[in-house]
Amino acid sequence: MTNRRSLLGGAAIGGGVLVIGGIAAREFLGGGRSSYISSGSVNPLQIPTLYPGKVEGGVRIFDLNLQRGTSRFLKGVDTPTIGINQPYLGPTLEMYAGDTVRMNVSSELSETATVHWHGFHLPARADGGPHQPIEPGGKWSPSFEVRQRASMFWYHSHALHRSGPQVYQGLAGAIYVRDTESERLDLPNDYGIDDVPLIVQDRAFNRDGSLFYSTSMRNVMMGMTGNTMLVNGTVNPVFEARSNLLRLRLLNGSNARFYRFAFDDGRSFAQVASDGGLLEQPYRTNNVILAPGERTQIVIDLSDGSPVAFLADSIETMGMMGGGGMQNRGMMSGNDRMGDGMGDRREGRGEMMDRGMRTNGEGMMNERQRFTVLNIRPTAQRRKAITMPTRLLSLPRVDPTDAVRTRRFVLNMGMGMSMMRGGGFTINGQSMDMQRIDETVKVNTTEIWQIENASMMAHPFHIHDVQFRVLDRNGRAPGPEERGLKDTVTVAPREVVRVILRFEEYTDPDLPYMYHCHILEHEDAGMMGQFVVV
Ligand SMILES: [Cu+2]
Repeated sequence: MTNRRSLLGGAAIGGGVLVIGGIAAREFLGGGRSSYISSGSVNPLQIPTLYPGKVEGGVRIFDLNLQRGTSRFLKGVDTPTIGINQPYLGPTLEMYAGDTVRMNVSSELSETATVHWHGFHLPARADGGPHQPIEPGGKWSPSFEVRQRASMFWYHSHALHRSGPQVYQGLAGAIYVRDTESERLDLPNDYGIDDVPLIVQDRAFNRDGSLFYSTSMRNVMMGMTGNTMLVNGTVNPVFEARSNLLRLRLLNGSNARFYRFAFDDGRSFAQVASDGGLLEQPYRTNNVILAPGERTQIVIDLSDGSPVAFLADSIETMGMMGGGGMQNRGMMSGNDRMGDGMGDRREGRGEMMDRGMRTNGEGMMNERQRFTVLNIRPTAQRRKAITMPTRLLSLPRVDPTDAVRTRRFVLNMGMGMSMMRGGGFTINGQSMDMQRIDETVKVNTTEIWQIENASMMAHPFHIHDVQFRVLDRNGRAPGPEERGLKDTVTVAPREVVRVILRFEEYTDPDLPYMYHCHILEHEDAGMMGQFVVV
């Protein structure tokens, strides 16, 4: 049975218990218990339109219009959203290494927005950070050369104090950068067929179908989370796979949740990329963790023809929480049974929601929750598996002695009143100030940035303009999944992460690049700093 009443059944989860920003939480619609999941009703996965722009006079030109619209995520209700050339999210921009691109961005929004090209090495004036605002009715047309290796990047709002709500409403999209080196490899490469982007975003809905977003103390501190999973804007999506090998490009486009991704039957897969490019060789694993802003690519084998569900467990990122054993990056999985098979899924979900009820208040704990990201159904006739390459490419060696200096960045969160007054979210003791340049680096030099987390919760640290390499975590070398090109790195509580990075070619003494936490509510609250390259 799917009707409005049962759809709204989840509203009882927080009913009458908590008040968020003055709005009674009974308005809070919990997707996890809704009938569109428990009834097994699924929707075809939406694949964002692949948009190669148009090439004129040797320049690849993209016309991007920021607009308001309505989307039908839930049955029977419309949701006001923001999108690029469409109601929610934007097309996948396709470009090639070496291209010169021009982005003609116009805005029909009623508030100032920006569009940041996440992961790109480009001049600061083209970066799309808070110093490149696009006013309502305004236009912004940056141009830059694509100096990336092939990977999936993304574009999203980076408006001062407004990145959280704007991305949450839909101001984001994927970018495919292609190059000859990666196109030569025998990897699944047919967009929307055996090479599929998955933009993973949790959302909360009000009873009337509108998105629930609030900047209560709890939501600023923990980041805004929801209990309905949208994948490319699809609720409970299904994908008919027409090939034996399927490449999924994952983007954690959530505001705040960290996920551990795995399959319900525990099958292994090949991880082939990190944020900014392919790994040197495929890494065989059965789970992968992504913080907000991070991307990866995996290739899975469907030759057995069995339907399989791709799952995401929300990860507990509070360091002070005990139990469960510390895994991977010093964080605990929301469900330690991941990978052992699901058993009775309904029972699993009930247990999860019970936990959600206990922890959904103004408490310190993030909800632990399991989401289905994608139901994969192999079709009867499938493209044969190709042999996966054992080597992908080579990356420059990582040598700490190349660095001319080390800079320290200490992330911290003030608690209680200091946070409410602002200024509680800091890097090196200071909150973001548009008028203050925090760091000045010399062009064509290599540095080590040592990021220390003094708070009790994990933060994904994102640095603009560069792809960096992880040197070590608390002195230990990174795992195989983190040995590639990165632009965002998780720093767990009390962890010290060292990354090595090189600042090349573009200088501007006046216009800075950003570095910040990619939990968007933390960024908006001030956990951000500015550097110039001179
Ligand atoms: Cu943070």
